Amino acid sequence: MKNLCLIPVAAIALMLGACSTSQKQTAATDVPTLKDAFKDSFLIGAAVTPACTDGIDHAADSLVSLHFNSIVAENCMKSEKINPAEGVYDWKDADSFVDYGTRHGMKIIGHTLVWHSQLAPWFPVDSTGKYVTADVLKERLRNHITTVMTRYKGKIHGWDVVNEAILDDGTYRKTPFYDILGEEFIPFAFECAAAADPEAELYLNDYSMASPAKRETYIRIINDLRKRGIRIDGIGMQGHMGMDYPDFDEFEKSIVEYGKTGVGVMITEWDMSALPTVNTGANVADTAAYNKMLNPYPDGLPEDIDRKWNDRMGRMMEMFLRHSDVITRVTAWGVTDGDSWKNNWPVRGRTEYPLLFSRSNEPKPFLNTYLSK
Ligand code: 9MR
Repeated sequence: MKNLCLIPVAAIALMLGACSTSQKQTAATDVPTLKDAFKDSFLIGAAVTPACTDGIDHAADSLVSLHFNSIVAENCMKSEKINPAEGVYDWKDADSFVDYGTRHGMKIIGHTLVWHSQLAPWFPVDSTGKYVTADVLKERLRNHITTVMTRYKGKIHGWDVVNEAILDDGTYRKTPFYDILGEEFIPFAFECAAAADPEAELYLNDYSMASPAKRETYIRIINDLRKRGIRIDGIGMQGHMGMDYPDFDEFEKSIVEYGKTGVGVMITEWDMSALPTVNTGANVADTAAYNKMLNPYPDGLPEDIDRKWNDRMGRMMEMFLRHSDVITRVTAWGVTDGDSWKNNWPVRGRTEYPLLFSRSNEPKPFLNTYLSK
């Protein structure tokens, strides 16, 4: 049987060519969607690739346009891609991403303006490879933030202004931004962003947000920004999870505590690895056995693991719903299992099962509860 979730609304209308107009409309809107299921709770989003927004990946395109009301750029807005050399901008994929979201009436999220990883190599250094001065880095940050945000002014709903600035122990990550500007790089980036697009929401975004030390630091940063009159609208809790992390109670505590600061809380980058956490130090002499251990389920998840994975995802979703008073958006980091970054991290070439839709484009069982309501 054909998977209805994969068939674009227009195609369904075509298939029903013999029906009256009102019958066609009823059939199309009858397909249960995630965006309908969560419409009273929060936005539901997905990270997308150029293959999706250019319509090359038909499966992703169909699922995203049917089920999601928000999209975020998985890679195409990162500085190494969008601003590869000083004064040089590559807008191709970012334009296509924004056009796609606009065409589908989605809330578009820009990711990300200031991040140490996938940072354009020229950004923090001079022609001899030495760090630039604080003034030069500020100028470069202001130019980058202003140029990128201005291009999409009025089209982008919110920006991950600063990504992954804090370590799990609550101290600042030692990045070029921190090394050159100290803690001030965060307020500075938010000031530039607020000036560039007064309407766009501005966010901090990071992983391991269940860590109490990290939580404390981010709450301090949010409160400091607000005390100084610098706008911040939300905090993104990346949801990269596994079968044995995060601690659900601590994760929930973070949702509540962030919510109390008054900014919006977003679950960003949600995915849950179904594979065992990798122990690269394992002493396995036999290569075949080692590969089997690293990539244990190339042909599908065993039933018990599949059940456990769905149970954990369902419990997480219930947690998000319990806190829909403060959670404004839940975004998956990809669409189907086949296109997840987790297939290549922390080990290349594994068969992972972390996303909301399977390799054959079916919604995962834990979503049935919501799709059948
Ligand atoms: O999913 C992204 C992957 O395709 C890239 O190769 C990788 C490079 O660092 O970045 C991935 O996305 C990251 C996101 O931008 C920030 N949080 C962690 C995500 C997973 O690494």
